[in-house]
Amino acid sequence: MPKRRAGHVVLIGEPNVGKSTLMNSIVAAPISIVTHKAQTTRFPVRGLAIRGLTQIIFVDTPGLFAARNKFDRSMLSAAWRSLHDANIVLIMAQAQNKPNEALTNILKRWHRDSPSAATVALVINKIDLVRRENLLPIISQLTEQFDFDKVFLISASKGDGIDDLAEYLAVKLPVQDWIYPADQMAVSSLQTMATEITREKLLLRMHQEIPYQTAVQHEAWQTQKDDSVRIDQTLLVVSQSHKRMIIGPQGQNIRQIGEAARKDIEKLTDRRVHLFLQVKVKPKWADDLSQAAEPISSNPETREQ
Ligand SMILES: Nc1nc2c(ncn2[C@@H]2O[C@H](COP(=O)(O)OP(=O)(O)OP(=O)(O)O)[C@@H](O)[C@H]2O)c(=O)[nH]1
Ligand SMILES: [Mg+2]
Repeated sequence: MPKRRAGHVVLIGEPNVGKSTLMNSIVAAPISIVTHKAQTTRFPVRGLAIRGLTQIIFVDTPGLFAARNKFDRSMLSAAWRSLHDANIVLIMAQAQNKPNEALTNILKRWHRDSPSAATVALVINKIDLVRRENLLPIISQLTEQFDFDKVFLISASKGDGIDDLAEYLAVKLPVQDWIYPADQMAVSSLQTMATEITREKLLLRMHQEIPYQTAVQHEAWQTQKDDSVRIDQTLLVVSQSHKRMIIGPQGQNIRQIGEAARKDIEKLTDRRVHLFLQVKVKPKWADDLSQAAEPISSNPETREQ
């Protein structure tokens, strides 16, 4: 009789190559936030998919980049540490017309540190953006540098090649019982997913360094008598000027961020949501967050919306 399988598939690669998009596409739910900007994902995010008799536990990680501060370093070491759990590692890159230097650097580091004994496959994403014949010499160059178990050419946003990849994962993962209940799709709490949605809207609305220097912290979640939910979140910023810009003229920016986030949180929770955002200056939030195992608590000073 066929047996159940389960295991961890860790997605790793440069920022912005489409790791979160791929996970969401196979899980068929927006588990990890996606934007057009690099360094969207800040901590490993798990998404669960069932394929036949296999439970695939995806671990989406922050993109690998040159760290500039302690918070970056804690993000990167979390990405690299996720590899310890891996049964399969998908090294992901995006299709490009020239040799992929960033990927070569990741492979060099891999040879030096051997971070995982898991099966490693190469996934080249965004093939919708280049001509396939331009890709083939680059792929043969990469396969000379590393002994990948398999190479996949996909378009995560268009769905091309996703089925083959999911099938490969389903038959490769080890025979064992499922680790999570069959109907579970995410491992993060609703609270964390809701703060991530707000951070996504912040990344989309605010430019340059501001969204990168802002954290969204969960404060409270209260079910109301009419079954709607009141959610309070704090945006931690590093300066008064960031606070002013996030709030915007007559509160316009924060209102739009809040509106857009509320709509997505309503879809996530399938309830009416009242979202209250406040902005608080906390210049060293990154130091606190990179040390804290649990989200830090806060003492709200001002309420902006
Ligand atoms: N054209 C095209 N764009 C894609 C594809 N997959 C993802 N994208 C886009 O690429 C951008 C980055 O996608 P993400 O999934 O956030 O990338 P990521 O690797 O998770 O990025 P980080 O979290 O910053 O490491 C988004 O604008 C996606 O819509 C694809 O197959 N084709
Ligand atoms: Mg991501």
